[in-house]
Amino acid sequence: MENTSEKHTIIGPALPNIPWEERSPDCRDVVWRSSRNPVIPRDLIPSSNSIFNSAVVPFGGAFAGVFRCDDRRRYMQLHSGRSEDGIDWEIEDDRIEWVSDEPEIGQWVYGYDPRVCWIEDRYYITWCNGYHGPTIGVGYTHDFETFYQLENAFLPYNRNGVLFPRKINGKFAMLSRPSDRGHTPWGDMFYSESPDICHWGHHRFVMGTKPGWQSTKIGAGPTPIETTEGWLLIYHGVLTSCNGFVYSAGAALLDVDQPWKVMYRTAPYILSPQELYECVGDVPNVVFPCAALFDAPTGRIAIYYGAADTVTGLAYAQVNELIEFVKANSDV
Ligand code: BMA
Repeated sequence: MENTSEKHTIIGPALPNIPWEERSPDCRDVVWRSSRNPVIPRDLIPSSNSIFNSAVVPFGGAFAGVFRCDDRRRYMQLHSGRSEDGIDWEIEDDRIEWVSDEPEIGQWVYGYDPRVCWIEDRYYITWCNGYHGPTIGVGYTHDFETFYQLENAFLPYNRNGVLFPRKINGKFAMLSRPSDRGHTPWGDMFYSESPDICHWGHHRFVMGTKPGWQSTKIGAGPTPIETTEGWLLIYHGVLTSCNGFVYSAGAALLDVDQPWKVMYRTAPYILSPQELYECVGDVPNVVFPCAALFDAPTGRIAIYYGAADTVTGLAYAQVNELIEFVKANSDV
């Protein structure tokens, strides 16, 4: 199939150096894996037990990101990293030390599953932040060297806080998934907005579970991508098998001005744990997307996902094909 789009479906900038590999002729999937997977091994830095569920963005003609590095004490830490090509990464040995005006909030407990999102003039980071249980931590950086921590967005317990890449109706907008203290056996996705990224309200239900791969709980994945067809959201869904949770990924199209309105949503998954590095690791059978790069002129999308809570994988999609797939296989 053709890998360039004639019309620009993605509303956003060009990224000519996006990591990219064509789909191999014997692959019929709408999302296909990098031949170099896993692109980030578990032990890239001396202290790490595993590097997975991590977020990357274009930065200064190259790439930067915030990485979930569980250390060899098995403490969940966030580290910053840089890459020239989005594939070979240099990750800082030491975890991010957040600058905070509020000692109560800035006291580090744990952090995991970061997302990074450019809005207006800076890179915002959201993550699952330990504060009397998991909640949504918020911070920002201009340079991936100094990181500032803001107020947590919500009360505990919440996970999978994902910002939209621009204000919607004049407000910051975020998806999240209210949770519990443990390995939450339920979970729907909600939308909230804020005038100042500190005070959040106008909470709206977005979507809940569906039979099959997304029957236990769901959560937003990468920063949504704005397209002429609505917000393209890649998300994860969980099935409870006799052997435990299985994490797969699907996609949805949300209304551009009222993103809590789901227009289309995939009944089948678009990526599920099938390769060995996705099926075997510290937590088997997990694919967990946290970031997606895109190049608007070609419609290329590069999805970064955690695999088996151990390593980081990269997968590709072409926006028009993916949108066509979402529409043709939708069950809202
Ligand atoms: C979720 C989060 C993710 C993890 C997943 C599978 O609750 O903790 O970080 O990838 O479980 O273990």
